[in-house]
Formats: sequence, C-alpha cells, structure tokens
Amino acid sequence: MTTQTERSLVLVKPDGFKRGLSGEVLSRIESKGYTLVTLSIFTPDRERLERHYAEHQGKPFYEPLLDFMSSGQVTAVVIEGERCIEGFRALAGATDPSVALPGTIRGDLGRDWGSKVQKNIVHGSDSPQSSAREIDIWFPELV
Ligand code: DAT
Ligand code: MG
Repeated sequence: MTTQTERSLVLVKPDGFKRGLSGEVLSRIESKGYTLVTLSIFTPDRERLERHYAEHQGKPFYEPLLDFMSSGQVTAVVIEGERCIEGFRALAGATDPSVALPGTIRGDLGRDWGSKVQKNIVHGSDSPQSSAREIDIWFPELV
C-alpha cells in the first residue's frame, strides 16, 4: 500500500503562544518525523477566523471561540508527511483538554480554565478537504 504525502494546517493558539509553547509543539511535530513547510506568527483577524471556523457558526461557543482566537498572536504552521493529518490529530489529543490523554499536547499542556470556549493549545486540520481549505485561508501563497 502506498500513501500520498499530506499537508496539514497547525495553529498554536493564543493560549499556547502566550505560554511560550510554540517551540514545544514544533518539537513534538519534528520529533514525530513530520517536516515544517512554512511558519508565520501574527494575530489573526475576525474575517480569517470566520472563514476558518465556518462549520461552527451558530454554536454556543462560536463567538467566544472567535474572541479567544483573535485575542493574541498565533503560530501558524504547515506541516508535511505521510498521514500527517491524522498523525497530528493523534499528537494533539481530544478537543477537551481535561480528558485528552496524557502524552498528547492537549493532555500534557492543557486544562480547563472555566471559560465558554475550550482553550486547548493547538488546532490541526481534520481531513484532506479541511487541510486544503485551511491552507488556502492561512497561506494562500502556498496553494
Ligand atoms: P478540534 O479543535 O478538536 O477540531 P472542533 O473543531 O470541534 O475541535 O472545535 C473547534 C474549537 O472550538 C475547539 O478546539 C475548542 C472549541 N470547542 C469545541 N467544542 C466545544 C465545546 N463543546 N465547548 C467549548 N468549546 C468548544
Ligand atoms: Mg476542528
């Protein structure tokens, strides 16, 4: 069986960036064997975040999510490697950091802070379709 090289969009969210965890996240990605394609640090604006999180529009955590994600700098990264989309999701762990397994980024480094949105350190694309869509949003020059 052969698998195609994939790319995934990874974000170190404002909570992770503020706590100085970008290097830790990048280190886990590189230690796993994936490569870094490109990286950028900036505070995302609402328009970009509305596109990125379109699937969540209308959910109770949507507005808190946009407020949180636009509250500070993120490290946006494109990673590459065979099956890196599911591989990074496995490194990241479950969405809720209280139940994310120890050994995962969210399980080791995240916790509940009592806010309306879960602050869980990282984002990773969840499918090849999402990855293509998200890389176009965050790094249009790569597409
Ligand atoms: P993931 O980031 O694991 O792909 P998601 O796409 O379902 O999760 O949701 C996007 C983000 O929104 C998630 O990282 C944290 C937040 N979130 C999701 N579900 C939530 C909930 N039920 N309550 C609070 N925040 C939530
Ligand atoms: Mg998601």
